[in-house]
Amino acid sequence: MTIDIIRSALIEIDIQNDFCPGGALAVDKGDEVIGPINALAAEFAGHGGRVIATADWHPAFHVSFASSHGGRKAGDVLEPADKGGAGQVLWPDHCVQGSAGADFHKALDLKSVNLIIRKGFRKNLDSYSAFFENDRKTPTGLEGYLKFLGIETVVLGGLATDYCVLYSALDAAAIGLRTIVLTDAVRGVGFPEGSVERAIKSMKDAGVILESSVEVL
Ligand code: VGL
Ligand code: ZN
Repeated sequence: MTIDIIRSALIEIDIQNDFCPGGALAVDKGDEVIGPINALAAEFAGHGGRVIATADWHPAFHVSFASSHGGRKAGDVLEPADKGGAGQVLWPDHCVQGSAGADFHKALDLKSVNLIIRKGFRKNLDSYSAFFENDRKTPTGLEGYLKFLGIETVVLGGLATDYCVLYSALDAAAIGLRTIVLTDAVRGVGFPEGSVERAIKSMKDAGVILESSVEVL
């Protein structure tokens, strides 16, 4: 056990059908995160820890969808002159509010989840992080929730290593939380090439602890 569970929260990032095999933005072996996440969630719930699940939750015609920018294809990146701002990677339509693809994977155990944070719900602003949207200043409210409860350590798993897990982990570390990312409970998109390796390096550089779920318990 490396954590004081009473002052810790497990954050389950975007374990939704669209990021799992068969989904619109499927992450290779994305569903493999569910086993270790469920096991850890039960431990947290049974010992006074908090469990939070996030959901990517986009309106139709969201700025991050290639289909919203006629002629663009998934993988293109928006320029400063484009509506939606610089650096926005374009994706296939995914996690549309109320769609089956936006539902949590059916194997994810929601019994122990205390709070669900939906993000990316503004048409012209994406949100990879569970803490701040992609303008890097609009809060989701999660920081306030955790700090009000006196939580000092967050343990992150889910999808995808190189996008929503990465941004959430960097933000968590930046706001002063001890941040652990579960090596056996994350999977990456892997686009552009090398993105998972770069993500792991930047998390380590930011002081994020990478540890397997069995080491945490
Ligand atoms: C994500 C790309 C687009 C993620 C969300 O959950 O990592 N990636 N939207
Ligand atoms: Zn998204």
